[in-house]
Amino acid sequence: MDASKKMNELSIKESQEGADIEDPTDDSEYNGEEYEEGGEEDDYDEEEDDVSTFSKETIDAAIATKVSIEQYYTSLFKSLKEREERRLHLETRMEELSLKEEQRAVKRRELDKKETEYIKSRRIRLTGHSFESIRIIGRGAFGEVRLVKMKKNNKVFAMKKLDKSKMIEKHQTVHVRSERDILADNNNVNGNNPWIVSLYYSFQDTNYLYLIMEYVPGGDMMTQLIKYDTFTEDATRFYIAETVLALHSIHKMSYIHRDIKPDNLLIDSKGHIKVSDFGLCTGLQTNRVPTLAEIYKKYESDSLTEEDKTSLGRAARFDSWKRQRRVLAYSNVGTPDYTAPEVLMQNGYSAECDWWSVGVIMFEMLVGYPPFCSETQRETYHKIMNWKYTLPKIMEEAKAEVSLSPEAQDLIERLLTDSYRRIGANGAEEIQAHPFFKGVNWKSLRESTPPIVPQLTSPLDTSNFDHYDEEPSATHPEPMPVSKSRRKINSFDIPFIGYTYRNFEAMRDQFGTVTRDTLNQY
Ligand code: ISQ
Repeated sequence: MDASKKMNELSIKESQEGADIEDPTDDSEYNGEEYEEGGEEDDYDEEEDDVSTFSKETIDAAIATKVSIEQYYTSLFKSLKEREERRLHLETRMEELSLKEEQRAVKRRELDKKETEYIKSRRIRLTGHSFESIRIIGRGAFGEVRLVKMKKNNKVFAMKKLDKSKMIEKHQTVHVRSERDILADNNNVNGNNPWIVSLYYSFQDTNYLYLIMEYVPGGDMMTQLIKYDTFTEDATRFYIAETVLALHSIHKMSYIHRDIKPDNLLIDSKGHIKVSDFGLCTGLQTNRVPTLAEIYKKYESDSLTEEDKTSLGRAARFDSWKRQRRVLAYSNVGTPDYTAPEVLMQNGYSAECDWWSVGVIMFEMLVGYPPFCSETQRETYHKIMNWKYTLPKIMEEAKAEVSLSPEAQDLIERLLTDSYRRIGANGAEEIQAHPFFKGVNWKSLRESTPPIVPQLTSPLDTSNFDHYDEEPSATHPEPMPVSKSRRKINSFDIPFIGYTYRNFEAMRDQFGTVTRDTLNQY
């Protein structure tokens, strides 16, 4: 067969709604994006063909297919490894508990059953229509978050729906992928991390990516800060201590958040922190390093006014900050207020950049606005970049406005400093040992009573979230109905290949069978 024709034929089956390819009749373990295996690939001699004779479409299709195949095997090997780890975990646990051989046999059978159900569940196609929408609870530059119910079992979830074309346009696809990856990694065999919002499923259709996550009903820290203006030192100690543990757990998974801000700290039903938003809807990161001119342009939403140049008093600063806050949260550009200077510079940063953000949040909790906030984003950016000169004055003004204990002030100043000498640069333990946290029982923090406990009336209570109107017209037309025809993969699909995910632990909800919890209950 002619090579170019053959490459054009490298296609994927069109799914119910487009690009996410799951064929429930396929009995291979992999249920993500399928590729059609040509029968004559062996005849194809790459060396003999001149690539320049292929059309762009053909080359795109070939690249997409290559990525698809790589993803297929990566996903396959990962899932085999995880399966092996689950088996090992069970064996170790049974050994520790000195179970009798008959009991072990029962547990092994239970795990085998769950593994089979998991494989089956990976073939069940999920689409946006598998969920009933209750209400929109968040909106960002790339999509929205809704409270939803899974139609087949009435389970409640938070569904994040992201617009693929907007993400491609703004170079955010890498970050979307990393969000899906960290959330999926969090559900590994060692038990899920309570500091991170759990991911149950991810899938996609032609236009959107979907993350189906646990619903965290207490709202976010930004809303609490708008409501209360400031927190006491005790309340601040609690929330900052929980944020430190949450970030430490993320760093231990080899991830850096880079976009920690009050908007991304959710409050669970008991009042404890859970981190969300690993993909950054509004962050600074792009796939390439921007020039300084571009950074300036990004924050040049309006020109400097005379007012910017003079220092605003507390009341004016407070006012201005509150006015802008929600608008910024959902804007395209986002706020640079919480971002470490080395991240703004984009010339190399590491996990300690998250500790800078913690310093900014701590200041905001105690003083009422973040230290570098200004009338314009450009001014904020300047203040952060020149923190060595701006921060001493900011701290002096803050101390004149509110009472700050010496320990609180010291911790803020040790967090808002050069990355190499920042507290936490040698591990979170450094921060935990700071005198501000004297008396904190780090081991049982998540079991203690938080300063604010949400008052919830039902599992569907959304009173801690803002009200958002439904948009009258969708950006994209409704996806095509089910079709068995094939659609060629193209370059648009590449960043999203392999997005599909099923959480092994979700089996408990679907099938009511054995889980790690039952293994650990002895
Ligand atoms: C879960 N529950 C409530 C809000 C959320 C926002 C983003 C991600 C997950 C969420």
